[in-house]
Amino acid sequence: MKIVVTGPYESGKSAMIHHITNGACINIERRGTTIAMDHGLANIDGLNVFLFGTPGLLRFRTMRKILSSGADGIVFVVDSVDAESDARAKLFFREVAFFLPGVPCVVAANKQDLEESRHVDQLRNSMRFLAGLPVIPVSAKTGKNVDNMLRTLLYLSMMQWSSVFSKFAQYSGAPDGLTKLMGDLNISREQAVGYLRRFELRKLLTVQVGDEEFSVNDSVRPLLENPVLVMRK
Ligand SMILES: Nc1nc2c(ncn2[C@@H]2O[C@H](COP(=O)(O)OP(=O)(O)O)[C@@H](O)[C@H]2O)c(=O)[nH]1
Ligand SMILES: [Mg+2]
Repeated sequence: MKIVVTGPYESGKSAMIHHITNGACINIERRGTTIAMDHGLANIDGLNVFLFGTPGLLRFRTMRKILSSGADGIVFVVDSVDAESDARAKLFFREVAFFLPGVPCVVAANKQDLEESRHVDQLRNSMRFLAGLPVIPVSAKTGKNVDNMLRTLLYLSMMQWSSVFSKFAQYSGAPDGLTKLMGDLNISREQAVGYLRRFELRKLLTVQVGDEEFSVNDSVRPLLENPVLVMRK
């Protein structure tokens, strides 16, 4: 899955990706500030999670637009300590809603390891745009709750694709898998091939030459059949 980690400057996006990937990530930065992106890969129960951290300065909007393209989920990181960043968070949130309408999003209320961090209720009061979104208190520094937060997002993202994913699992290895997919989901060949390509890129499955047949990777099959499994850890 492709997950974008976004939010205002200094909220802890780079630290979050660093923690999730155990340090196996790259950060394109200048004097400690991300200017292009963070990138890293994590494996959650066999699911490949491609993480893209965005630059937090407002002027790098074009880069954020490029990185956002095709995202399956959004981690929106806010600073639980610095109330001055709330206004910037609001601007960023508007941008996210514009670039990625309808894409599942969880809010990571970061820096909860610090004594002066605000509670989720206080954050919701100060940032009204958070209404309706899951807000999860985390610390990218200690790692507390980060895994739960990510699993919640993966669950929401997979649920959006659940009808497609269950068909992937059902027709994996079938000689006429593509045709079955088109029939059951009532979609065109072009659209079905589009889905296969999208999730081949995310390493959920492999498409055979000619596109007629596909096979899902054994390690993710249980999750495709039953996304809620990702929450049971
Ligand atoms: N105490 C604490 N500091 C954090 C946490 N996450 C990030 N930081 C610090 O906040 C600053 C900004 O973090 P960074 O990941 O560069 O933020 P970014 O600009 O959003 O990528 C750095 O000094 C980090 O060490 C956290 O969970 N707790
Ligand atoms: Mg950064």
